[in-house]
This record gives sequence, C-alpha cells and structure tokens, in this order.
Amino acid sequence: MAKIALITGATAGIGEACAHLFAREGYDLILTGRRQDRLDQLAQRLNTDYNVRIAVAAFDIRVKEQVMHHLDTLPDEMKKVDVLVNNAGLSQGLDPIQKGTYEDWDTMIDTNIKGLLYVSKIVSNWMIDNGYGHIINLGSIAGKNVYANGNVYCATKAAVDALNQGMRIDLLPHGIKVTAVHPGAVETEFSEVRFKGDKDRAKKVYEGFTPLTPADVAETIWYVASRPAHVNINDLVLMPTAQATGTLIHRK
Ligand code: NDP
Ligand code: 8X3
Repeated sequence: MAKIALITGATAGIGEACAHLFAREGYDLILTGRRQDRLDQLAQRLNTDYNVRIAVAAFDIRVKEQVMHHLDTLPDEMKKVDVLVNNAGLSQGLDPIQKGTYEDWDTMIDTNIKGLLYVSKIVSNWMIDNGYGHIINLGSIAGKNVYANGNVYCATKAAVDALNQGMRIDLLPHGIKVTAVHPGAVETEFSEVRFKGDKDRAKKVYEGFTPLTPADVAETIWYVASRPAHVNINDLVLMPTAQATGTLIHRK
C-alpha cells in the first residue's frame, strides 16, 4: 500500500513542487487549493507520469465548513494520511501598520492561521486513529525576523511557529511527528499575490540575487519527511545563500 500525503496549496509554488516530488517517490496524494482547473491538470499529469492515486479537493481554506466538507467526504482509504504538508498561505500588502487594510489582515490571518488550524484538527484526528503521521508546517523566516511593513504577515508566521511547537507537544503521546520548515525568499507566485497582480513589483523582490526555488523547498520537505521513524526534525530554516536574515539580502 502506497503512503499518502495531503498537500494544501498545491496549485502553485512550493505546494505544487511538493506534489511532484512526493508523487515521484511513490506517494498517493490529496491535493488542495481553490483553483480546480490547476488541481485537475496537476492530478492528470502526476497520474500519467507516476501512476499514483490522486484525490483533489478544491476549497477555500478560510471557510471552516468547506474544509470540513471536503476532507470528511474523502474516501476512507485516503484518510490514512502519512504526511500533511500545511503549505497553503499568502501575504497581502506590504504597508505600515497604520495604513494596512482590515481586508488584507483578515485574509492573511484567516488563511495562514485559521485555515491551517481547520485542516490540522481534522487530519491530526485521522492520524491519531491511524496511529502514525507527520505534520509539516510551512512557516517562514518572516516568522522569525520581523521586517518593515511585514507586520501582520510576520505575525501569522510567528503564529505558525508557535502552533508548530504546540502541535509537537500535544501530539507527542500519539507518536505523530511535527516539523516546521521556514524558508527565506522563494520565487513563486507569492509576491505577485502580495502585490495583487503587480508582476513588475513582484519581479523586483528577486532581482540581484538567486532566490530559493520551489523545488529547493520541496526537497527539504522531502528530507524532513523521509527521516527514520525515530528521528523528528522540529524546526528547520533554509535560506538563499545570498540572504542572511529576514531583512539582509546581498544583491549584486
Ligand atoms: P504561491 O502563491 O505560489 O502558492 C500559494 C498556495 O496557497 C496556492 O496553491 C494557493 O492556491 C494556496 N492558497 C492561498 N490561499 C488559499 C485559500 N484561501 N484557500 C486554499 N488555498 C489557498 O506561494 P508559495 O508557494 O510561495 O507559498 C506557499 C507557502 O510558503 C505559504 O504558506 C507561504 O507563506 C510560505 N512561504 C513562502 C515563501 C516565499 O518566499 N515564497 C517563503 C517562506 C514561506 P489557490 O490560489 O488555488 O487557492
Ligand atoms: C515569505 C518570505 O521574507 O518575503 O514568507 O516574507 S518573505
């Protein structure tokens, strides 16, 4: 029986790269995100390339009822999840606190914190029933080093860091592994989403240095997921060589 990974935010960037890597390693997959067309295309491609079982579930992670409905109605055999990659997340805006918008704040808090919690509650109960599992939470260097105008995004990723530690403690008696992976700058759709479609501004974020690729992060997540049963990596920070801290990037 193949192992199963549930990857949230698999329609782009790091989540999509994880889907490719876990499929290549023979995992069956549950892939989520809002964009049904992208999920369908990805599922078809991975099924063709790797002949693995794939379930897709298109829902908005901010809406508790949608999360519950889509996860509860998965086939029972797909609920034997070995690895949950809590990856779906985003930033909206880059403004000083006095200029931030309520809408952007709600979107980030509801996605990065509450959405991650909704999925984790359901899947951790499956894992407890199954007697095994590994939850991998996507934090960020932004949760470790706050930067100017990052306020609420940084706070949501600091919350992920705290939740990761809490999950590790609470799931310890159940033998469930819990890990946070905190990348520095990764070139994905992240900055385009942050700047609401402004591609030129998004591109500038990655100019003058070599950022991480989604595949770099997926390989790190795979490393974390493939340690022996008695080894748990609690917390892992990975950065572009040209980035020392959340705020210090050496640009040519
Ligand atoms: P992308 O924008 O490329 O991908 C984000 C993914 O999250 C998409 O699949 C998107 O799917 C999904 N998502 C966003 N909002 C929702 C929602 N409301 N409901 C369901 N799914 C949602 O960004 P990245 O790959 O870069 O980001 C992945 C994770 O990595 C995030 O948690 C991010 O904070 C974190 N991270 C990113 C870094 C970077 O520099 N890029 C660095 C450190 C951490 P869809 O739009 O289809 O719903
Ligand atoms: C994304 C990395 O530094 O752009 O979490 O906020 S950063």
